[in-house]
Amino acid sequence: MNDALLGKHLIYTYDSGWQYELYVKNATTIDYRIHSGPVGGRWVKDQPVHSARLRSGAGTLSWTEPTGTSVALAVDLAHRELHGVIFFPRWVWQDPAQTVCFQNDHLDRMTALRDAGPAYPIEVVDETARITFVDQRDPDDDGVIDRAPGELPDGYADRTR
Ligand code: FER
Repeated sequence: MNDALLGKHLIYTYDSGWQYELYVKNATTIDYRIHSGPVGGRWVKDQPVHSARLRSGAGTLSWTEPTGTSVALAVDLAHRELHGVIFFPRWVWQDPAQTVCFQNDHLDRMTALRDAGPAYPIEVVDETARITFVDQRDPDDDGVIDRAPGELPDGYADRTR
């Protein structure tokens, strides 16, 4: 894993206005929460990830979700810049609300929807984001992402750091 990313808790907003929150729980796991965008309200714990570090200091995080959505992030903490490519299966892009939940409680439904499809054509969404909040947390802290986006105090995602 990219040591620089380990334990990082980030909030970022894509140029499209979609706002996301990510916690790098350990070398192979992320928790995340989606504040706005087509899948706003969705949150996930213990998603396995691949990660790499580039010599520039930037890191990558890549994963495929139980829905079949795949995500590849390039994270440049030094410049507070992130680039994300999200590969949405057709069924998610057609009806994103079906994936808005605490996914861990609905894994069988997510994989059934994934298998029912349609998967194709994949919708590729490629966007740059500004990282507005960075905190360093201990690894394996289940208290960082522990509730739905809608259950957070007012202004939670607007804090800058
Ligand atoms: C991200 C872009 C997309 C991200 C998660 C997703 C936590 C997930 C999208 C989905 O579940 O549909 O930057 O970071």
